[in-house]
Amino acid sequence: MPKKSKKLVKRSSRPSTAESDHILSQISWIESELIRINPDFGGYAKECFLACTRPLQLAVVGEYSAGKSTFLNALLGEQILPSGVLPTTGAPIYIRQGESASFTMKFYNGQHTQYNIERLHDMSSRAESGGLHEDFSAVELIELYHPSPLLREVFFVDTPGLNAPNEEDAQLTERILETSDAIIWLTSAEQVLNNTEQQTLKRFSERYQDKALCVISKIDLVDRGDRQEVLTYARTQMKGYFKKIVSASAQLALRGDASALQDVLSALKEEVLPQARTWVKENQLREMTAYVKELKKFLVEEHEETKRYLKAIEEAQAQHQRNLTTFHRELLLEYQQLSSHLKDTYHTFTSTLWSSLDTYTSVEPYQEVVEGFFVDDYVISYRDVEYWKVSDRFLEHADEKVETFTQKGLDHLSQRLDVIREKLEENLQRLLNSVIEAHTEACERLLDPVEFSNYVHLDVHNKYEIDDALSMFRHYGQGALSCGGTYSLNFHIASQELTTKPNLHQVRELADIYLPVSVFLGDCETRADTVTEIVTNRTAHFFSMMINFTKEDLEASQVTIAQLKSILTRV
Ligand SMILES: Nc1nc2c(ncn2[C@@H]2O[C@H](COP(=O)(O)OP(=O)(O)OP(=O)(O)O)[C@@H](O)[C@H]2O)c(=O)[nH]1
Ligand SMILES: [Mg+2]
Repeated sequence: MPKKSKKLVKRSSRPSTAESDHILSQISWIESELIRINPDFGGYAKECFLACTRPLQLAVVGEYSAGKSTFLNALLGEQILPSGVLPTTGAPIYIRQGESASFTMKFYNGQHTQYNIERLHDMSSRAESGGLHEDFSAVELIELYHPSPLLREVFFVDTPGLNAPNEEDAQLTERILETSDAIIWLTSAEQVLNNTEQQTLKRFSERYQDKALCVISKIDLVDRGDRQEVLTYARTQMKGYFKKIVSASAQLALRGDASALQDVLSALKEEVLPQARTWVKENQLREMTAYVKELKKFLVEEHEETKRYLKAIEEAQAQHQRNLTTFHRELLLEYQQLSSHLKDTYHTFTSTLWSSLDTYTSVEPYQEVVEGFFVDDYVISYRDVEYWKVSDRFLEHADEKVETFTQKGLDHLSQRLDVIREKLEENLQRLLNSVIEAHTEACERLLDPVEFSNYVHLDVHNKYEIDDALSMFRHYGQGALSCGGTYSLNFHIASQELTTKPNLHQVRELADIYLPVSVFLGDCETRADTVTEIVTNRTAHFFSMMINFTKEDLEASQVTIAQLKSILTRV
């Protein structure tokens, strides 16, 4: 998801309260729309909304000793910030609203310590007199809390003087200027705007023009009669840099003269702060719009990538389909070869069986009625009976022969099936791997690795269905044909009362009853179909699962993109 941008925008005319409220309601509308589309999109929008309502950051900037700290004390109505040296080089003071006056030192190592306010003055005076022994170089910033109602709307940053002897201090002030919402620029009535100030002002004029208030401080040092002249001079010198230039005496204000700060308070309340507030809201709205745009762009790109991914899966599926056709053809060929091998075996076997038939002659008793004069007499007579019987020599070796012939065919089939199956499986792996490699992100989002390995590895690797054909054959071959089959056959042939030798056809007909090889031979070709069907079904299920899931995602993202588009047309 796109990140929050830092681009800020300049505004030219003064906004009305209604306009400012309208921006906020737009922001809040976008926030609710984004949450409605996807709760995950709401986090950033909420951040933007909160940024519009939090207190404004107002930096107090000026030369060393311009009177910044005294001025802030006057605004807070209390002598709270020490005027003069603080030993915390490079540490700005953030003044925020709190229940009572206190301050916290935050160190670079993340630690912070809270003190009561007297400690600040103590440190300052000891620093000035050289009696400070603690090392404060690790202080990152100071947070000062005060209950002044002014701090509901703004928080101040008391910055080190721009021309401070320490270069780091000046850099720090510039950094604060890069992040503040408005500034109060203090320049002493004794020396209005020197060179350093002008250079810094130029750098930040675009950002602050309408949200910068210039205060000519220590105006009490100028004779009443000359004060207007000082102001006029400052206004010509600093034309274009500030929204307003007013004068003030923090010292007099602290002594109870409310009028000494009156112009500052009115300018802040009526112009600088409303302007800064609208600027913040406009920037947040702009950032939010940019975020929605980026989000849309991101989703469109993702959508396009998903489409390409879908196409790749469909291509892989089509290729796999072609591979299955080859698989089936090869499988069929193998089964056909096995069939003909078995047919040969069967024919050899039955021919040998036929040629091994010997006549067998035995004597059979029977009763004969001899008609006498008074009574019929039964006389037992004997006759020769001729049978056809398989020679014992043949029977001795028959099982062994069948076993050998059958096993040879089966071993060959088994090896070939392994090769064919592995080829199909390797091809499928290769196809899917190339999809995964070309569309890593889409796969990570849309492919469940567990399902993937279940379908691709297990099912194609699983030999069960294919091997079933082999075990069936063994059953026929070893069970029916060898173990006892020939003996049954012998018995059957022997039990026929044939006087002439049966022909080969008759023997094969008889053999078919006891050695049902033809049943298996007929089954052989449908075996290839069945095995192919099983493999096809498994992989088809996997492919259709991948495709449906991807299509659903495409539909959903299309809806989201349209929703984001409609937000953008309304802002
Ligand atoms: N006469 C007069 N003196 C003032 C006024 N404001 C500040 N001062 C004096 O100017 C000196 C500097 O005041 P600070 O408030 O410490 O000035 P600063 O800008 O915070 O100084 P740094 O933080 O050291 O840059 C002190 O001696 C104050 O008493 C004012 O309104 N009138
Ligand atoms: Mg100061």
